[in-house]
Amino acid sequence: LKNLPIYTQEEVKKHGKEADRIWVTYKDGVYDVTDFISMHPGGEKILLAAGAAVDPFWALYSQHKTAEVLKILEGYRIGRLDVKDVPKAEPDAFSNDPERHPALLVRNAKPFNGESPPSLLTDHFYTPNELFFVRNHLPVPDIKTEDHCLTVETLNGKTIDLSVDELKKKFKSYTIGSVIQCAGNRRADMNQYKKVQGLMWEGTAISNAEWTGVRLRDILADAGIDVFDEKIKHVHFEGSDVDPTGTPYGASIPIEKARGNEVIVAYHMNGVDIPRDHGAPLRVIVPGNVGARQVKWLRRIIVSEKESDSHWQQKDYRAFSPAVNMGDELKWDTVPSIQEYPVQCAICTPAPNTKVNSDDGTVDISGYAWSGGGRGIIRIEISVDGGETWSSCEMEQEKKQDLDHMYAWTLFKAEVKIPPIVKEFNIIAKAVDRSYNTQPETASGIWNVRGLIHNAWHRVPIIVKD
Ligand code: HEM
Ligand code: MTE
Ligand code: MO
Repeated sequence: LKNLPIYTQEEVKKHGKEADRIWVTYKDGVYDVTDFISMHPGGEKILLAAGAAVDPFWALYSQHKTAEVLKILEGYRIGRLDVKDVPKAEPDAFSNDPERHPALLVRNAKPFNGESPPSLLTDHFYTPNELFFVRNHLPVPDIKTEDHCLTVETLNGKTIDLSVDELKKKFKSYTIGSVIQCAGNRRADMNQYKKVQGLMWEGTAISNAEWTGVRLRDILADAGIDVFDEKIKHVHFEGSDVDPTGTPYGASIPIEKARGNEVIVAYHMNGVDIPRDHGAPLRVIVPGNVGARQVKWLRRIIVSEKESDSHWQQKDYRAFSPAVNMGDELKWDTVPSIQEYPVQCAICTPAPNTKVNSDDGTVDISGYAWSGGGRGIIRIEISVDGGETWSSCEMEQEKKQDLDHMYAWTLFKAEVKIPPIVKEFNIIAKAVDRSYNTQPETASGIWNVRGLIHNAWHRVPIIVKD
């Protein structure tokens, strides 16, 4: 390392995004990352740092500050940065984030990503707000409800502004029980089958709440938008959380979904104002779809012929074929964005590797199941012999929702017999939804580089003591 050349910031600057070779710096390192750009999981955002330091960007995207990412970066090292040019420590962009419940399992601190504690998750049909999992991509906005403005934009660019108060007064309110599940839920499990890239969520990047708000289609109609206009194919949502270039988090959903009964702009979560981490004062709830489309801190709604061009709509949250491997170029436009979720089910208690006594005879288990598109869960089955034989579980569902409009989850319980003689066994759970869809046995056929929508049979190893 000592023998590597020393460069000044001036020299690095010549390798900006128009140059043949693209350089970046991190702390006192100089890197030629030209060959990495097409493989970057964060897409072309990497070019924001071309010819300059990644430090201010990584201060906001601190998922880069892992041994693994630093190792990738070191592979492109070409030199050292002149001491006088080494950037000072960045101010903490997350210092105004809200406090969180200590029971959340932190998968990344800044931006905050915390999983619900599995040992508590099945105690409540509606997850208490404090224990609801959190998935943030950026610092949490601090919005005064009185100052917030929701802008609706029509096809010809006309805009209508609504305050939170106006929204509440103008439109009829609806309450709906609905799950939010991150597309990365159970990624750690898929990673054990074969390495994937992303936040290592275990099985509880999912929670269920009762949301109150007004119908999206009522807001659109009020803005003079005809939701059956054939030119309108998608509805975009823009958050108030922005990256260093001022670009907000964004996503979109198809118009058929947007004009349905169930999509609302919510202001209450379990009967109280939505907490900051979950989108205060307004967020869109898209029941039955993946978490990424349910934009928090909602400030703009746009109807359009096209999908949102947000990074998170175009270059993330799309699941590739198992034929696409780590390091391959990711051709994002060859796969559609994830909208509805497939059928999912996981055991929350007991925890993996729990020790039981063979004398106990049985083990109590609990967990959740859910499917996208409002498809209710028709049954959940458990096996302790590797899937040879199955027994059914007792289910708890929301009585207001029927099997064709079931957006809340199903909680389940069972008492399983400890198999004789064995020193160890797996409890396996799987669910069947309203369309008789069920889950794949293993990750082999659904493995994808970004580790998305993992829904193979959930297996929890149990140790038997005599
Ligand atoms: C994600 C590497 C620069 C934005 C990632 C990941 C890697 C990586 C390995 C995947 C992390 C994971 O496992 O989740 C690098 C390297 C860089 C670089 C080696 C050196 C130049 C940047 C810059 C930005 C950026 C300058 C500017 C904002 C992102 C974003 C993601 C990402 C948005 C996706 C995070 C998500 O999953 O939501 N990067 N990155 N990266 N990177 Fe970078
Ligand atoms: N909305 C904004 N504005 N910013 C975000 O980072 N994350 C999305 C979605 N909406 C996100 C967002 C993702 S990927 C998920 S899984 C859900 O919010 C998580 O919602 P929660 O934090 O309330 O659990
Ligand atoms: Mo997510």
